[in-house]
Amino acid sequence: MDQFISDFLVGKNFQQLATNFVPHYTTLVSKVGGIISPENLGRIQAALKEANLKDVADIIEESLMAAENAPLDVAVIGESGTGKSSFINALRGVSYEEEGFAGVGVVETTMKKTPYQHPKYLNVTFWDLPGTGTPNFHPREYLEMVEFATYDFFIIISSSRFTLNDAFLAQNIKEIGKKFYFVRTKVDNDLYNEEKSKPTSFKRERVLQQIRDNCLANLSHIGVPEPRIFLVSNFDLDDFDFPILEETLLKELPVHKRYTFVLLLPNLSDASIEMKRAFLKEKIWLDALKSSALSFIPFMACFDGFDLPQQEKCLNLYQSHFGLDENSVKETAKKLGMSVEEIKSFTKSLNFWLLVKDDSIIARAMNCVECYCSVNGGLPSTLFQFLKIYILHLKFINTVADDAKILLVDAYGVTDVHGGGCSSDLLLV
Ligand SMILES: Nc1nc2c(ncn2[C@@H]2O[C@H](COP(=O)(O)OP(=O)(O)OP(=O)(O)O)[C@@H](O)[C@H]2O)c(=O)[nH]1
Ligand SMILES: [Mg+2]
Repeated sequence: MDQFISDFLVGKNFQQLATNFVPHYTTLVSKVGGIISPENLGRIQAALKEANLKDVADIIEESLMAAENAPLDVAVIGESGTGKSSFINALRGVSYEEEGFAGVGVVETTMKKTPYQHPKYLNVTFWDLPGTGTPNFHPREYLEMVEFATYDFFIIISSSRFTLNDAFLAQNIKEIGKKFYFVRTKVDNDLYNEEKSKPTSFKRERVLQQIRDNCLANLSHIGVPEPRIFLVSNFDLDDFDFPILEETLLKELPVHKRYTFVLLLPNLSDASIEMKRAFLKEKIWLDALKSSALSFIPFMACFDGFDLPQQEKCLNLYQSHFGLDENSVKETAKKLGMSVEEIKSFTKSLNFWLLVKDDSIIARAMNCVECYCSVNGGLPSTLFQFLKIYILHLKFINTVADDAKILLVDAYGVTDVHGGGCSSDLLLV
């Protein structure tokens, strides 16, 4: 059981809890940061100090609501044919001929700004903006035309050298107070061409460094200070700099938008699965802390009962976040040339009953309730149900995330499945 929640339920030493709160929270959150803003962390700490538990619960609730409902609008711009629409399709996990696929082609295809909603996370929209490569390009007019203020950040895409137009655009985006990131696409093509033309001297890392240096020199030359460039292939998002781009965006997004962004990351790398795991675990910890705070307030309804259909729905949601929902498993099975049954044989999260029947969940919940009773007297069955749900949800998240990593190895040959806080932290529950 989480130490802070245990201390909270049994202790009532709120001065001490106020002191421990931020250090404990910091150990829980992902390396890119958490869901609660520094300002709200300070407010929660102050409320704890005064044992104002209603405020503690309210601030957590406010932060969770903001995180879950935050809209995210991403503008993707660059010259025609650089791979903007392909990048958007790859981020949305939509493949050719699927409904909602952004038109891609060898001739100019995107002529006006077009919104593409994420198929799973409906509050996320990618904006495919028209090409910027015309000779009479005026960045300010262009930005006005595409209504720049409505986007959270811009991704400027190039498939060769970044141009003067890209630099003008970056400068203007900066002046209007928005963030931008440079993405250099089609590096798979460059590697292929270099290997074909220089088979004996070809070195992958050297070619990538040359592309990076060239983009950097080009952007610095045209006046972009310290440009950051991410090399990607839209056909192979788990390779090259895409994982670093994900991490950078997460770190730099406003706190309340991080949760929305982390959920939409494709489950293509160890790092993105771990970040999702951390955010989801943080969310249920915050929910548990909120419920614990409310449990001290008389007549406050704070615990839902243990309802099996509701728990199954919750597991299904986590499966969907990690690409283990029914449709995704069918697709993965097809990709691996296996049956769905075979996938079920080496994963654990697809069997709801097996997860729910785990006796150790009851034992751990009982253990905590006994500590509570020894201090507070009585045995509130609602508290027992609440602890059971909290422990079960942690188990759901850890099992689904571990399975996502197993499938990653099988589907993409990624080998580092044991890195970074895997199922072992289940033991800490
Ligand atoms: N090899 C390779 N080809 C890519 C990549 N990204 C896009 N392409 C190809 O490049 C061509 C242009 O891609 P689009 O996504 O249509 O480019 P766009 O920037 O949206 O083009 P416009 O809508 O005309 O401005 C298509 O044939 C894509 O398949 C990539 O990372 N690697
Ligand atoms: Mg396009």
